[in-house]
Amino acid sequence: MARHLITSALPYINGIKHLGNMVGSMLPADVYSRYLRQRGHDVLYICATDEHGTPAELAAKEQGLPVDEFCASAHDAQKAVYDGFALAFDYFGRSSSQQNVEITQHFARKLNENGFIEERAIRQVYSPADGRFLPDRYVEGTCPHCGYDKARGDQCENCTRVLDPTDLIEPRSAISGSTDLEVRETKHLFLLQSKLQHEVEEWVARHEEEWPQLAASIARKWLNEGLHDRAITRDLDWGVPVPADTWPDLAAEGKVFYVWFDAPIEYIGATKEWADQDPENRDWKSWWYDADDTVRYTEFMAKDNVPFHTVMFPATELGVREPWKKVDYVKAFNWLTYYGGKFSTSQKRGVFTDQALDILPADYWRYFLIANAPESDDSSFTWEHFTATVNKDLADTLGNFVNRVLSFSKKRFGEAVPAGGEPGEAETRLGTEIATLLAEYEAQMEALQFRKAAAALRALWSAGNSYLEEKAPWLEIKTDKDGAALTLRTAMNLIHLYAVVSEPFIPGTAAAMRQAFSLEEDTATWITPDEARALTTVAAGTPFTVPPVLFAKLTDDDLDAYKERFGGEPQPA
Ligand code: B3M
Ligand code: ZN
Repeated sequence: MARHLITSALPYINGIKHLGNMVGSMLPADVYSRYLRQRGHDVLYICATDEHGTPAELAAKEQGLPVDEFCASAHDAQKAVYDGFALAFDYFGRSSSQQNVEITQHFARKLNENGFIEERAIRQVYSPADGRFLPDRYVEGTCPHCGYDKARGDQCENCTRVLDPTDLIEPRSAISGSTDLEVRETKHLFLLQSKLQHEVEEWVARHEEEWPQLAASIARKWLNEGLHDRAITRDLDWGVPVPADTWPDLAAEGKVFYVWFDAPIEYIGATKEWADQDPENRDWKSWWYDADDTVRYTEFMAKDNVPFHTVMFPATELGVREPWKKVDYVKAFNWLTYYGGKFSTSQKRGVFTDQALDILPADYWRYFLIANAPESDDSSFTWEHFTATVNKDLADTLGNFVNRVLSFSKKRFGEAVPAGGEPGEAETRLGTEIATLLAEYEAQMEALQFRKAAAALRALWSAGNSYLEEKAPWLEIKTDKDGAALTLRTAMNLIHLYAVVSEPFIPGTAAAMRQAFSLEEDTATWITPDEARALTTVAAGTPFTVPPVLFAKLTDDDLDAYKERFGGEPQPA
């Protein structure tokens, strides 16, 4: 048994996330956590909403709410969707928590003591009409590179170039629209990442071989470009305040830390939020402090977040000069596209997580998304692919198998698992095949290769179908009642095995399958390949019920309706 700390990138607070966000962070983290828990490991899966920064303030303003109220309700709205997706976080926190404020300020003080923070005067856009400096997205204007006239102060959405607000041509305030802007000098804290370059390089070198290629190559690219000193404070009303004991002047001006400074620290903050709910029994520090020999830490994220997690946050942790746990394994994902194009909130393209749950239960989405996770490359969501996968894998291969076996057995043998004779050659062959496929499934899960794990799971389900076709108990029963009973008992053991090992992918359905059998203990405790080989975990005589249809087949009318509602035109290349 090992201790596994797992985090997924913190979803930004400003709106409900789309399926692409889900598949690249929280969902695979949940699948992996569930698997490790079933294997008996001590798992802590932590996530939170990322609540600071200009997008939060702007979204609150759009809704006419104070930013703290906006964040509180947006957090609850996101949490409700994640509950709907059956994400089994140990804790889902908020980066605006007091715990995060304290730990972030502690990190900043330590970095300062160790000579990695410097106060510097910079020139920044100031708006007299708004009475404030305008950081990042608070300034809009024309992009100096491509001429796009709605470029934001931090980035041009059109040509994706990273910008500084002072780069914009004809800048205007995103708050008031005022073009009466001036550039004033103001002080900010800079994190001297350049001084940490060497240490980060050494640290990455010790880990990158184990990381997936995607994560390692992005880390390398950033290191090769060189670590630059970065401003880690902003002029915003909402954020972690710069502590007055260390920087009285900046604190008096109301400066707060930049969102990317406090967001990763919230992984630790949220763990403390979790522990503070039950301090007698939960020890947050044992997961994070001096934990190199006892905890394995795995992070999940989409590729755009990799530089922050493989280079910048480790630089911060190293500079603090205290033994904070750093990531062991970075699982990074490419993009899920919608018909080859971008999911886009503004153009209403793609499927958002709340809409997805409106249409179908979580397990349909969980299975499809993980089976097609953008691991080695981008992958494309289409309704055609989705409906075909649901129908073939979930409705036909798994759902139909379960219902067919249980209904037929109930009709011919009543509501208990029939006894039948001793296993024969077909059962031995099946047992060997199942043990091999299960070992393959375990190996892919251990390697965090989710598409391949899904393929192995699907192969397990298929093996049951082949066995059933081969034995054809509906014919067998005419000549060999005992033989038919053996076939059905074996098939029911497969159902129970599927119920246990499918749990990480489709937890709702897996529970329904397990509960079909009145076992003394309903447990999802793992069944090893060797135990599975015998196919005898459910004994003859065990009462069972036939569950309602597990997965509905999706029709051509459904497909048309989805495409109509969400748009399904391929993107021009
Ligand atoms: N909130 C993800 C994003 O908005 C960002 C992740 C933070 S992880 C510490 O792109
Ligand atoms: Zn541009």
